[in-house]
Amino acid sequence: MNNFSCELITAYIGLGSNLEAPVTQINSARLAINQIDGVKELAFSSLYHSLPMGPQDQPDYVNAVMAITTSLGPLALLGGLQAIENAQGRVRKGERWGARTLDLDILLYGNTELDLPDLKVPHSGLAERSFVLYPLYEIAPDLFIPNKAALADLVAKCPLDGLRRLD
Ligand code: A4P
Ligand code: MG
Repeated sequence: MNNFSCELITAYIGLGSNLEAPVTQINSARLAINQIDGVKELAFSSLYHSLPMGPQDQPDYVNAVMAITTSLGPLALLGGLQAIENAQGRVRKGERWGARTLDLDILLYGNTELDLPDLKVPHSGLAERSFVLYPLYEIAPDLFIPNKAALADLVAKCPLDGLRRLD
């Protein structure tokens, strides 16, 4: 595995926002991700309304999941996503799980498992988060999460926690 791989990989990206018009933030991020060289959209879930995980004194979130194919290596993909977070006004205040205009997480990168200082894949919170599991299940119901379980089994065990689909 390297950053200049030309092989096409299917990856899944989690999108989240709870500041400054979250629906617009998510839709803009979708367009921007499609503009990254070496990235092509395969599928995009519905938008979901979710209650904040972490500090409760922050607005509710809008979440979605996007499937892509990419010729980029995982770290190059992460760099592209972080540039989009920054372009959409993401300010990192150091508060864990605090409010944000845009959060883009690499949920899965093919079947690859990575535990690097800057990138853990599959994403560490994936298996417990309703706002990740349900949108992911909507677009990829047959997925298996490397080293974990079938996505369908994880969904079956995960309460909705107030998650609902936006119309
Ligand atoms: N990083 C490691 N692995 C990954 C990965 N797979 N994808 C590193 C993306 N980044 C990854 O992230 C901190 C560092 O994680 C990055 O520098 C990257 O190198 P960050 O986005 O700067 O900080 P963060 O997002 O506040 O931290 P963290 O722990 O990643 O938070 P999460 O897990 O992203 O959760 N409630 C609802 N309802 N919906 C949400 O979407 N999101 C969060 C943030 C909190 N509560 C939420 C939601
Ligand atoms: Mg994040």
